[in-house]
Amino acid sequence: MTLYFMDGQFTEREELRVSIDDRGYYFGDGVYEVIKVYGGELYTAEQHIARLFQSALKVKMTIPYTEEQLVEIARELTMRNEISVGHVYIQVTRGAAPRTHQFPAATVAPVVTAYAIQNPRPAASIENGVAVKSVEDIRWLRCDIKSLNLLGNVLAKQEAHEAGCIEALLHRDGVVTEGSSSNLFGIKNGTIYTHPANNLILNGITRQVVLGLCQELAVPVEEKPFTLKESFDMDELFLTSTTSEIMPITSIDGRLIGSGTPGKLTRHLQKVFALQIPSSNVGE
Ligand code: DCS
Repeated sequence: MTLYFMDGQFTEREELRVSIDDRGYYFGDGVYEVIKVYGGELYTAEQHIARLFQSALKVKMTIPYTEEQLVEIARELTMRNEISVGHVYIQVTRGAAPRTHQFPAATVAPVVTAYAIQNPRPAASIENGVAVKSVEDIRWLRCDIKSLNLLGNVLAKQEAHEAGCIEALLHRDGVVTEGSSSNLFGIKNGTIYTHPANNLILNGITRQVVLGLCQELAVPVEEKPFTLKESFDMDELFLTSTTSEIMPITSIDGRLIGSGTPGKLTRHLQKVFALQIPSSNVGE
């Protein structure tokens, strides 16, 4: 029995009905968030919900709840489904209306759906590191919006997957932007580099947590783009996301990064990150 949230109610998954005319289905016309659950508690939920409202604002959509109400819905889904380690998924579409590109009448209500799912931490990849494949970033120019339109990300991830890699390292005009569902960091001579939070990347919540940790630890950071060519020469590379946490990258296109094992500073950041997870009960 899995309880989902839709239109103000908690309902069994099997009983839910979504309209064929939902604009999420026709156009990917909606926004979403993924919030991590550790030890039965939501992690950085307020930041994720705040970003959901920012994404909605950027696509001129109104969410018929307050931020506090959505956090409470995420919490209730976690509790009622007895999730210990996993995540909550929330999406809001512009509602159901006959298919025309322009927005429907203001009377058409946005559709809010959410679920919570048990999902172990990718412990082996976090420990041993992962291989990535470089893929051209062909996405649109508003990657700062966490939109349901993920075809560019899906194609990149599939290309990486078919090459036996866990993630795509996206590059635009020779510059590394981010992963298909993660942010990217490089380390050279003790300085951490990552793409600035502009329209070309999603400003990840985990990215922001890591930047905060670096500040506390007095690790020098430059939010400055680096090239694909430079990425091969980094001492260390890692990716961050809600579900991947801080994940070392040990090779790009089969070429080893550094010694081909997770680097020292990456390891240190992982340790400090783990300490601030709720109840430090990270679970597996
Ligand atoms: N960049 C992109 C394109 C993403 O999709 C994500 C998260 C990130 C960066 C990292 O952001 P967070 O640190 O806030 O998670 N992708 C979510 C997803 O679709 N599944 O898991 C996380």
